[in-house]
Amino acid sequence: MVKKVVIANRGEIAVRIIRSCREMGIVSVALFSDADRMSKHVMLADEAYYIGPAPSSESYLKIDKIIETALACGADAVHPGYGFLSENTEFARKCEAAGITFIGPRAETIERMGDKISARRSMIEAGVPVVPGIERKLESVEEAARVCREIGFPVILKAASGGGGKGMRLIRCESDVEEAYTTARSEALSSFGDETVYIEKYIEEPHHIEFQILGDKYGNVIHLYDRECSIQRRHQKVVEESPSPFITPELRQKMGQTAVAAAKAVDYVGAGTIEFLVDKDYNYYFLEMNTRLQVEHPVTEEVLGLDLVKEQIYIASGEPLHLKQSDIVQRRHSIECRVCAEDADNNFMPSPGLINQVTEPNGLGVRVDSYVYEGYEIPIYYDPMVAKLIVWATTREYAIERMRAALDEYKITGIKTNISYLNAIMHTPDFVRGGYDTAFLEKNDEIISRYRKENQPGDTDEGLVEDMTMIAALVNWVMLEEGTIGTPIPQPTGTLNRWREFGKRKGMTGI
Ligand code: MV4
Repeated sequence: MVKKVVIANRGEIAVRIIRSCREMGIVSVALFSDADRMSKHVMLADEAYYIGPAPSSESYLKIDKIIETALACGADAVHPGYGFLSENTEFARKCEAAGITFIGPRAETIERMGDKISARRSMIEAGVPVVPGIERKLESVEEAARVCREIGFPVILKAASGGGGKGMRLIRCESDVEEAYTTARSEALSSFGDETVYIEKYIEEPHHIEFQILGDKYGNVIHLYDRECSIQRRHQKVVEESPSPFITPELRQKMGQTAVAAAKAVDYVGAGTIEFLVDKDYNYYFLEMNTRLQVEHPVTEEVLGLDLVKEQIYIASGEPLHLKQSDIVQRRHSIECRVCAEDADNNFMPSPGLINQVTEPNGLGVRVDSYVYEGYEIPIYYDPMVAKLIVWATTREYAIERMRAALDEYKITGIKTNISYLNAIMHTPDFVRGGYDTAFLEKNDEIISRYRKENQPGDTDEGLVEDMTMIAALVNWVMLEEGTIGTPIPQPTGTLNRWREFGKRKGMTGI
């Protein structure tokens, strides 16, 4: 069994991994850059080591420095989290070469799935449905035009090394081909150092639904059901939920079996995700496989009541899966909102800076995977996501109500956040109905803006409000201490609530 784990990451996911290590009696080791000396993962870990300057290229992406640190502190495993080095084959290989367990799939699997063309080939071989298209690289504009005519417009050009939307170009007619081909290739080259592109039939307004899978070192694979991830903005997920409100129970079973077949085809070891596009007519197609723990993994944990990081560590330690497919039952509904330090009124510009006050929601069915605290300064160097708010409830309707209440309770001052934007999503009729697709945010932009305008607290200065309530609390406390006022006097409702909003609060308008 693994005894000491280096977490090659930062932020909420580093905190998340440290917590599972602590439960399991595993020593956790944090790594930090100059910008992260005061970060929560550093305070929470059993040990912490400095690895370099703030830019990730000089710290969290420094393969040799990280391995050197892991060896020096006597760690036997590395958890890469998501992003950074989590899908880097060189890192996975160098860890294993140094005798350190990489908590993730084999390097060969990361490589095979990282190349979207070879991933498509593997899936076709395994009998997994893929989007109609080609399984080779395009060699010329002429070839691109020919393939487009064969498949039929619209088509989409994608970078073989891509993923997450970069290097993609939609082609609606013959005259779009040349520019799309040229720009997709140059974007692919500058983003991934590889200009290889290929073509797929374009699926209009698809649903993005993914299946979590687990595979052990002995060829056993199970799936942990689905996550609906269609609420995205510029290829960034904003809200995720499980189970998907779109697919039927029959389709869910079929897609789960397909996900297991996909993972078995590549002898998958560890936790992974099979992403599918699902069209209006309920046809589903393999899109990509993610060979890492994902940001949205908590909704699966809340629905099923298990700990995916623990499962990853057991698998990496050589334990066989202790769960059978029949043990996996979707008992609850879960929703996750990504809370980001960004200005929803200004094109979602990152809003880093000093956090003044934080009140996180809690209570039954409410989970906050966060890493910020009062007085913490969010660095400019990394992702603006500061927390994930996750709720579970017995039904989807109750989960939405719980999420709305939790978002109402969530207060962060000093920086701008997208909390009111998330709350507006929870009140948007298309969301409440369920069955939305990847065009949801575009289609509902106006409804979301209007909801936010009508439901913002009045135009009080947030900082002033909180200063005044803090002063009121202080004066009251001093007077109590001095005996100027007697033992607790009845307060007018809400007087000392530092978060009292002076604006008019409207009822829920979503349903
Ligand atoms: C597609 C597609 C339609 N047809 N492929 C976007 C990110 C990358 N992972 C793949 N993406 C898409 N691939 C075909 N053949 C539409 C998208 C897409 C999308 C996918 C999932 C979630 C949000 C999206 C937003 C726009 C486009």
